[in-house]
Amino acid sequence: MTRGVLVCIEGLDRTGKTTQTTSLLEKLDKDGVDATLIKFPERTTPIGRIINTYLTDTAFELSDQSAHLLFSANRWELAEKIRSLLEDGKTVVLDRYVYSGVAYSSAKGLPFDWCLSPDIGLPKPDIVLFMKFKQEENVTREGFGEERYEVAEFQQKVKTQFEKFQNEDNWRTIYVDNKSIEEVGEMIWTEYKVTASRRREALQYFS
Ligand code: T5A
Ligand code: NA
Repeated sequence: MTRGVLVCIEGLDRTGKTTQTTSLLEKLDKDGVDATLIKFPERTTPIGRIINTYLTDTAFELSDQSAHLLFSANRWELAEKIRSLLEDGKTVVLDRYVYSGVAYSSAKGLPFDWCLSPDIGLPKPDIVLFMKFKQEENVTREGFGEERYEVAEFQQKVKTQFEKFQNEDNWRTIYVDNKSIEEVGEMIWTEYKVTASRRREALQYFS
């Protein structure tokens, strides 16, 4: 059986990742593709519950290293599920993943390679759709500022770290400035279709 496609939508806070992963799932469904959406952090697992407290309660202290390892451990909680869905021919859409893990923690000053190391061995996306504003419009989007990392200066540092991945062959930048939800959705759909038709036979892993 042909394996499923691993699609990842990434980007800074409030760039529209959840809006677009949800819409992509609807399109896949209409197209007859069996797909599952997984959002990171997955806040309902044992580790996800700690992460949720950390993100929403500024009085809850964790060292940067501990927080980083928890975000990675949260991905490992779902790793076998992702792998087996793909092997069973299902497409998996990820709302944030390893790239957010590395970008947010290295933006705090932790070494980039150290940040990537606990994620080595996780399934690697066939395509990463990086939602990007040329201007810093995300800070004006509804809800911005509600959680720990939603501070404009920090977002700029995160962007710099995300862009270290931009030369990887699975990376596609989607410019979202002044684009409607539908227009962004069309760009994502086009990229998905190309990737689905050209996917490698074997699933890749972070190394
Ligand atoms: N994090 C995460 C780490 O530090 N390490 C990790 O390993 C991981 C996985 C929470 C935090 O955790 C950090 C990063 C984050 O700071 P989260 O749960 O993904 O991560 O964060 P959320 O708050 O759920 O999501 P975001 O803030 O990132 O928002 P989205 O999903 O990008 O944006 P969305 O779709 O909710 O849209 C935001 C608003 O914009 C509107 C929407 O309607 C909504 O109101 N909108 C548009 N408006 C105009 N035009 C468009 N094209 C629009 N698209 C959406
Ligand atoms: Na989101």
